[in-house]
Amino acid sequence: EILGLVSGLGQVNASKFCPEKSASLLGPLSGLHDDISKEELIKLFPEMEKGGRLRPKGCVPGQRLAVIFPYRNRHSHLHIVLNNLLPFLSRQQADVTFFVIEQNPPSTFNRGALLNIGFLEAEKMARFDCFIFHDVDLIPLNDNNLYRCGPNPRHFAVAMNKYNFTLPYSGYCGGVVGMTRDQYLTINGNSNLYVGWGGEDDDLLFRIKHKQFSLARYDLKTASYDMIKHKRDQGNDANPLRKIILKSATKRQAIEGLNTVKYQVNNITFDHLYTWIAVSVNTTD
Ligand code: UD2
Ligand code: MN
Repeated sequence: EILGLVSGLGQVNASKFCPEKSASLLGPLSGLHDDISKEELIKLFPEMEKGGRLRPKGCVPGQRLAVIFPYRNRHSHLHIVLNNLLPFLSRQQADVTFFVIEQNPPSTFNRGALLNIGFLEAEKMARFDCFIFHDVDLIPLNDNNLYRCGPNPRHFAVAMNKYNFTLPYSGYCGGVVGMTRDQYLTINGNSNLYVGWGGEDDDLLFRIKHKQFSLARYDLKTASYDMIKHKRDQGNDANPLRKIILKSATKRQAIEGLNTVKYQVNNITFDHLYTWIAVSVNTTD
């Protein structure tokens, strides 16, 4: 009888871990594009915990995820994308916390620096296993696109409406990328030198490859997204120097990146849907 009890307990514990692949995945999705207010979202997802954490009920997830959004003045995109990501990640049984890293004016937008800041600030709050760096305008179109980290960094946004659902070039690594804490530390994060639009994603791939990682990608059908249509933002003009800076990507890797990002935190809010961190980025412009 005692033995029976013990093995019974063992079974209960084992079944508590979430399965590799959740049974509630739907596969292809049509994507929700309509505007939604923050208040409506909060009503739709009352199970969110303060600071924007969602976690599965009934099983223990293997990884704790931080989704990092680089952000400025994209309120409607942020909420449309969350309206997609919340049910998507809930079906994936993810334990995830959302971080919005807002760059305060007047400095020119610096996506690479914001991703580094997101990593460093998230690290101060909890031990995350897996960081997903996510453009605020990308709607995933298939929930088999599992937001998890593995032995190599993963490029999630392989196929997009913007590029007719094909990879624009083999070295493309924009939009959504995920990696473990150790992987991000190993590559010294993103470069902070790409002030304005462009180049920082290509630089990231050089860093990944230079540390002998490969870039994991799911197939085009799985890793597909709609990018919400938008124009180039004010304060994010294309950086005319981006191709020149890119030439020294691997030479700079050890001395410039996560270990050199300069910023001030202006405000932190633990909201229902996200942890909102407003920062000033110190760049030379
Ligand atoms: C591409 C890449 C993006 C990045 C960028 C070059 C895709 C899908 N994405 O995006 O990952 O490499 O080129 O820098 O190809 N943002 C704001 N406010 C701003 C400006 C930017 O919130 O004023 C954020 C937001 O999360 C946005 C992201 O930065 O999604 C990238 O900027 P973008 O959407 O203007 O650039 P895009 O679509 O060319
Ligand atoms: Mn975009």
